[in-house]
This record gives sequence, structure tokens and C-alpha cells, in this order.
Amino acid sequence: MTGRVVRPYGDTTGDGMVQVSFTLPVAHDKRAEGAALQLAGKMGLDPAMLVHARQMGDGYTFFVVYGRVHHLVDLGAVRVAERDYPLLSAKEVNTAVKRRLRRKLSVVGACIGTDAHTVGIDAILNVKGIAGEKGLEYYRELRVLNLGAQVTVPELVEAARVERADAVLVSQVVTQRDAHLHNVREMSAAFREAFPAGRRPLLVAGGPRFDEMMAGELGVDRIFGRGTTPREVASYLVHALAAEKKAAEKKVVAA
Ligand code: B12
Repeated sequence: MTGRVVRPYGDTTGDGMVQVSFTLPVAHDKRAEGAALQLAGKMGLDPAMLVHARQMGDGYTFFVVYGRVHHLVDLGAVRVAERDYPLLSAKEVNTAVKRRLRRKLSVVGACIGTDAHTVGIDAILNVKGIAGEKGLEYYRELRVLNLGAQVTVPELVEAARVERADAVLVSQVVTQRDAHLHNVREMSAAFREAFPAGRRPLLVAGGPRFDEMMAGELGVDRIFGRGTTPREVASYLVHALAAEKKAAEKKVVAA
């Protein structure tokens, strides 16, 4: 995917039409609608058409605006975290864990901070799974402890120590005031302090509004975003732990 330039599509190919929605702190009247169009114009929508306006409680109005942008998207300049490991079946994951670790792979998961949105982490961990895939509990060679919601960082570190966790999976759904970023940074710093280098569990964060490119910045090994399936996570764990084990063996040989 290099060097291809595209425009948004609305009614006809390449017409540049987009739809945006936002809320302004004003009661719904003609002036509020004008204010919405002024904002859309400043955002580069020209022409801009107001297609929906609805008062949201006292003094707030929600708007949907449809309009043309003149920007181009350069597909060659898109940067995303692409999957750089093979997608394995449950059977292949179990076989790989057995062969490479010769014991069960221990996973501890939680939703940290004040976040109580457990549906995402449950979808990854619980047998029930998501999108027709079973969760990690289903994998015979994985031992999973799901701590649930509103787990504190010290509780998580302690559980990881008791369980001898190979991987710690943390979910963050609420992003108000960048809570997800602060919580993950705090978590990764605590694990670095509590475990010596080379003994720290693999740290994985997930949630719908993470930028998957931010793993390094947040101090975790991997970030999974919207629409992640359990199989992707299980395959990653096997891949990452095998790579770690290889690196450790190389060090021993070199010493
Ligand atoms: C259900 C829900 C709730 C339920 C949660 C029940 C529960 N047990 O989880 C309840 C009613 C409790 C709730 C409460 C609140 N909610 Co709510 N909630 C939702 C809702 C409708 C759906 C979330 C969901 O279940 N998605 C389905 C799962 C499967 O998707 P997912 O979380 O993205 O998970 C997938 C991936 O992200 C990824 N993933 C997620 N975690 C992890 C972790 C790892 C390790 C990995 C590998 C992958 C991974 O894999 C999953 C499977 O694909 C969303 C809106 C929406 N449509 O998303 C709002 C939403 C998340 N809630 C929101 C808010 C504001 C709240 C409240 C603050 C409301 C209030 N004022 O009280 C409270 C906060 C409570 C708290 N302390 O956290 C906002 C968050 C806004 C923001 N920017 O942060 C949202 C976006 C609604 C909105 N548009 O305003 N909520």
C-alpha cells in the first residue's frame, strides 16, 4: 500500500464528503445551528450542511454536520502497528506452550484504576470469548486468573507475583482526562520496580481507544485496540514469550 492517494466518499467517488458530530454548550436555537456551521467551516468543511441538531439537557446541543473536505489521504504515509507474528489455532498455541515452556503459561488479567468496564477483558479471557472465538481460559495450556474490575496496581503486582505470571493483561476503556494513559504508565512503572529486569511478566494493555503505536511510550510490550480477538492475543503471547526465551538462552550461551 504505497503512494496511493484517496479522498473520502459520500455520494460519488472522490467527492470528499464526510460526516462529523459534536456537542456545543449552547441551547438549541437558530444561533446554535449557525455556531455549529461556523465550527464546521473552521474545520475545513466547505460546503457544510447541518443534518441533525438535538438539545442534550439544559444548555447543550448535539449536532451532525455533513460536508466536503479538500484534504487528501496518502496511504503510503499511514503508520499502524501491524501483526508481526503468525495467527495460531488453539491447538497450535497449546502445542507451542507445551514444547517451549514445558509448563502452563500463566496469565493474570484485570481492569485497573476506577474503570469498571469488564466486558472487553472478559471477552478476551473468559471461555465464552467473542466473535465466535473462545477466550484464553479455553486454552488447555494457559492458566488464567481474571481479577475483574477496579483492581489497584499494587493488587495486580501482588497477584502477578503469587501466580508467577508470564503475562499481565490490563484493560482500560474510560479515556476521560487520559485516565487510560496515566493508569497504564503507573502500572508499567510499578512492574519495572517490583521485578528485576528479565523476570518481569510481559505487559499487555488493551481497550477501544488506545493508539496501538504507543506501547513503547507507555512502557508495555504490546497494545491491542478495538475488535481484538482472543486468538490474536494467545498467538502474540506464544510468539513474545518464545522470543524472550530465545534471547535468554543466547545470553547464557554467550556468558
Ligand atoms: C457497557 C458499558 C458500561 C457498563 C459496563 C459494564 C461492564 N461490566 O463492563 C456500565 C453501565 C457499568 C458503564 C458505566 C460507565 N460508563 Co460505560 N459504556 C459501556 C458501553 C455501552 C459498552 C462497552 C462495552 O462493553 N464494549 C464491548 C467490548 C467487547 O468492547 P471493548 O471494551 O472495546 O473490548 C474489546 C477491545 O477494546 C479489546 N480489549 C479491551 N480490553 C482489553 C484488554 C486486553 C489485555 C486486550 C488484549 C484487549 C482488550 O478487546 C475487546 C474485544 O474485542 C460503552 C460505549 C460503547 N458502545 O463502547 C460505554 C462507555 C465506555 N462508557 C462510558 C462512560 C463515560 C461510563 C461512565 C463514566 C458513565 C457514568 N457517568 O457513570 C461509567 C463508568 C463506570 C466506571 N467506573 O468505569 C463512555 C466512556 C467515555 C470515555 N471517553 O472515556 C462510553 C464510551 C460511552 C460514551 N460514548 O460516552 N458503562
